[in-house]
Amino acid sequence: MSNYQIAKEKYASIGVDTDAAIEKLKKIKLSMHCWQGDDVCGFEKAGSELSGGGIQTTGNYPGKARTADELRADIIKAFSLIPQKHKLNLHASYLENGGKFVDRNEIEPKHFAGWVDFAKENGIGLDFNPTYFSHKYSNDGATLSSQDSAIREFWIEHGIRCRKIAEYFGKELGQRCNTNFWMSDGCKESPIDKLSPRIRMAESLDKIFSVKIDPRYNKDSVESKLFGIGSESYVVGSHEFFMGYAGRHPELMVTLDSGHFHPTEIISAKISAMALFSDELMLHVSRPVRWDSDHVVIFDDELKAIAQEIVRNGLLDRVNIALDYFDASINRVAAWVIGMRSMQKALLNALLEPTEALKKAELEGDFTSRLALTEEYKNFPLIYVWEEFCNQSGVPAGEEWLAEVKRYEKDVLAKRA
Ligand code: RNT
Ligand code: ZN
Repeated sequence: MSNYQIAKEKYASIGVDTDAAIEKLKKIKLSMHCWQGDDVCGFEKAGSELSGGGIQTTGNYPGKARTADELRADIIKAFSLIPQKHKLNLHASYLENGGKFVDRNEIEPKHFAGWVDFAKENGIGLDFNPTYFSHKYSNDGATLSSQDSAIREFWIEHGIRCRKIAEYFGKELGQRCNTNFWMSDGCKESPIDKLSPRIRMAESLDKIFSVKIDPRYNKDSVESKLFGIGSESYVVGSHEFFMGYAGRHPELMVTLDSGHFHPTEIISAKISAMALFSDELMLHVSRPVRWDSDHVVIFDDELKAIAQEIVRNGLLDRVNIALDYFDASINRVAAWVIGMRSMQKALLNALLEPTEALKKAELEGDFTSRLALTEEYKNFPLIYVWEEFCNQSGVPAGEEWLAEVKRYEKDVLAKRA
């Protein structure tokens, strides 16, 4: 009997259909962030570096992508080791300007035509993000909330242009683009006036979102944050700010980033509450270690809990799952593969749970069974179902993928001196 047959029977004994779980998993598209491949530098200027915005990569592992073509090659390599087709999440700073600087308030769909071609060739969708950091007009910690109206106008224009580019992505690719707004605005020390910047931020966003964009092609999200480097004491776009803002703009999704809350606060605990008040949610699945450190996503308890909340509550069609981390201390292609496969594994783990039976025990007040059974199920042979899923998807089932990444490192990445 094959390993998969053994697993199939084991799961069948608790009423779980492994074939059905695999089929469901095949349909879940994740949004893979382009920025893991080059430490969030982008291609705006030659040799540009991540600066400002309160985010930080650490490490200097060799071989990061320096051009859009290099990044695309790395992405293709990563996708070849990740089961099924997904979406690629781009930032505005990944434009292709043909060597001539194009500022954020001047970007157009044509600067992303190369990415659209790439997406078509590879059968993937695209998501998008305006870039409100690493710019001379973001360095004093204010973009859409700036007291300088010229700076606000500059960034409002950026936001509107990004939404139009996103609409173009959606139209070209026949699948909706999700555009995520994260603004780094905030302060190192506690400001006296915390209200005015928030009023300005809301007004700026109102202007951006008042422009009509076809909802079949684009849906916007707003991402909150608790603190960042240099914005330790105050962030304009806090969780309360965006919960409130999205309450007034029901067409928007709120983005929950795993690293943007207090250290013991977990996003898995928020999903079911937020599902009540918005049609869709966006997740930035990341892994904070002690702070918002954006470590590579791994198959840990919180990842499993996130997937369980989505699957148990029937929210697969309403929760958009994007990854968001950037580790410059290990092979960057491997970082993508580890995170994406971990997320899929967590979803599979959730899909292999006999949820209805557990709910029934709970409803009957049998909390003994609930605890005993969930503990027993933790050691069920998930791995054999995972291997079957990988085999059916035509990608390496186990650690063999790493040899392929090492080969790529030797043949390609190591030559990028
Ligand atoms: C930063 C936010 C944001 C960024 C990306 C690059 O704290 O999480 O989502 O990581 O936009
Ligand atoms: Zn994020």
